[in-house]
Amino acid sequence: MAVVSGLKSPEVLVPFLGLLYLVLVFLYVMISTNFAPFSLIFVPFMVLFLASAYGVWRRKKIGYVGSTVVSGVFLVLEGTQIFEALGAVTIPGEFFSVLTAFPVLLAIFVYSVLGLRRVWGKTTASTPVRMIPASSLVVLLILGFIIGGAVVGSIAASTETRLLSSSGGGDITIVQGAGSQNNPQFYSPSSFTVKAGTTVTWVNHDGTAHTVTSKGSSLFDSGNILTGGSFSYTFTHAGTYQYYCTIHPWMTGMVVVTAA
Ligand SMILES: [Cu+2]
Repeated sequence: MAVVSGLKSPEVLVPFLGLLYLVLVFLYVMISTNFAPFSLIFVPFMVLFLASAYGVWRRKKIGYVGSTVVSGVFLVLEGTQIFEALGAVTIPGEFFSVLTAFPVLLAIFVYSVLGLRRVWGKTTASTPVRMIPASSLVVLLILGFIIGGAVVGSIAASTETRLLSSSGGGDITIVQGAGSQNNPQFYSPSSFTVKAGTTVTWVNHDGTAHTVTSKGSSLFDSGNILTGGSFSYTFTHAGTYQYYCTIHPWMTGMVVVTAA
């Protein structure tokens, strides 16, 4: 009886299901980006999340310690890098996963702390067991959605501002949604003709980072061009120069350089 009620308690179910959900979100991002190099940073986290979920399910101290630490660290990071990284990925369902990540993390963290206190107190049998009512969980999730929505909204707004402030100036535009394979266009124009000695400038008008990298040679490589950022290269010799994006290899374009 004690075991059954233990398995059903929210201190087990909330962190366990929450961690599994986030692992699925990571997996979704990885698959959606065709396992792009940057998405592989999720792999160690996925292992950590799965290990914590297993530990929580078995009601192990170490499981709750892991669950508390990973959710706590992610909550802190999410306002800054993780949110930016996830939010920068142009994939279908991106908004939903970013929006849900925050309340889920918050719920995992709170219930992990509670579970940790409970598991820790297991040796002292007299410790009274306090359960949180289900209504508190609902309030917690709603609160998380509001905070998550505000963060996503402000990131979207700042991205918009950066996009607007960087409008114009470039010869070739990296168009919005270029990271998605289904986008009709990536670099606009996809073929650009100049005379030798001309400096060509690419401007990134997409919400995610891209690169401009020469194909089959190491002639030029922009590195990550962030939203609103630009990259310039001067073509000195006539020829046809194919280039692509190392993050999204399906993004290709070319510059045709004619004799001066
Ligand atoms: Cu790209």
